[in-house]
Amino acid sequence: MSSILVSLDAGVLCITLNRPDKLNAFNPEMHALVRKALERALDEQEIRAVLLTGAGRGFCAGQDLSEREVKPGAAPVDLSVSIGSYYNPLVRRLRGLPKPIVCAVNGVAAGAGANIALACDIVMAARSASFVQAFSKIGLIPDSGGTYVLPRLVGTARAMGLALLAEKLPAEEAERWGLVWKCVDDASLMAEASGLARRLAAGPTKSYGLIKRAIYESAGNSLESQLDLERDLQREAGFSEDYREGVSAFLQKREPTYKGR
Ligand code: LHQ
Repeated sequence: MSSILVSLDAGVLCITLNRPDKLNAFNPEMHALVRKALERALDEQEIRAVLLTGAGRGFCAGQDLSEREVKPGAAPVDLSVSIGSYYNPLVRRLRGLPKPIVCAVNGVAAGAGANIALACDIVMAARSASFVQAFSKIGLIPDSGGTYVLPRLVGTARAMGLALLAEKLPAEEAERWGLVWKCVDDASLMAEASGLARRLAAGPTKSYGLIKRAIYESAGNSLESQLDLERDLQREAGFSEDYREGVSAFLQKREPTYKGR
C-alpha cells in the first residue's frame, strides 16, 4: 500500500496521506512521495490547485514516533537532520507553491501534522477534527513553522497555551480562534473542500500565486516595503492573460474564463 494516494481531476491534484493505522504519521517514504507530488504540482501547468487530506480517522499525527525511540544507552539522535531534510523543505514547498493549496483536515492533526495543515493556504476542518501541538508532551518544541504561524494566527497568549499545554483544540474552537478558515460537518468536508479547490483551479492562477507571496511575505515586512512589494506584484499580475480576461468579462457582463496564465 502506497503511503500517499494522488489523483488529478478538474485541475486539482488531490494528495491523500495514506497510513491510516498510524494516523498518517510521516516516515521518509511519505515525505519523498509528498515531495514528488508537490514537484509535479509545480511543474504541470494543468494543475492549478492542490487538495491535501488524510485517509481514515486522522489527518496526520506528525512524525512516526516508532522510528524515533532512543534506546537506553544509545547515542542521542540529532533531530535537526530530520527537520532540515524533510519538514522544513516540505513547509517551504507548501508556502512557496505558486498555486493555492486547500487542506481538508478530516481528523486529528498532531505535532508536525498540525503545522503542515497550517502551512496550507485554506484550511477546512471536519467538526470532529482537532489540532494538537503534541511536541511538548514528548519533550520537543513545535516545528514545521508552528512557532511562526501560531502567534501570528491566534496571538501570543493562545500560541503559548497551545504549545506548552499540548491539549487538543477542537475544530470549532480553531475556527473561532481564527486558526483555520472554516469548520464544517464531517459528512460534507470532502465535498466542500474539493468544491473550493475546483473553484480555485478554475481561477486566475497567476494572481493566486502572487497573492500567496504578498500575504506570506507581509509577516516580515514594514508597511513601506509591503507597499513596494504590492506595486511590483501588481505589475506582474497586470501582465497576465487572466487580468485581461477578467476586465473584459466584467465590462461585457459575463463570467470570465481563466486559463491560469
Ligand atoms: C502513531 C503516531 C505517531 C506512530 C499515532 N507515530 N504511531 C520532527 C522531526 C524529528 C523528530 C520528531 O518529530 C518531529 C515532528 C513531530 O511531529 S513530533 C510530534 C509527533 N507526534 C506526536 O507526538 C503525536 C503522537 N500521537 C498522539 O498523541 C495521539 O496518537 C493523537 C493525539 C494524535 C491521537 O490520539 P488517539 O485518537 O487516542 O489515537 P491513538 O493514540 O490510539 O493512535 C492510533 C494509532 O496510531 C496507535 O497505534 P495502535 O497500533 O495502538 O492502534 C498509535 O500508536 C498510532 N500513532 N500517532 N506519531
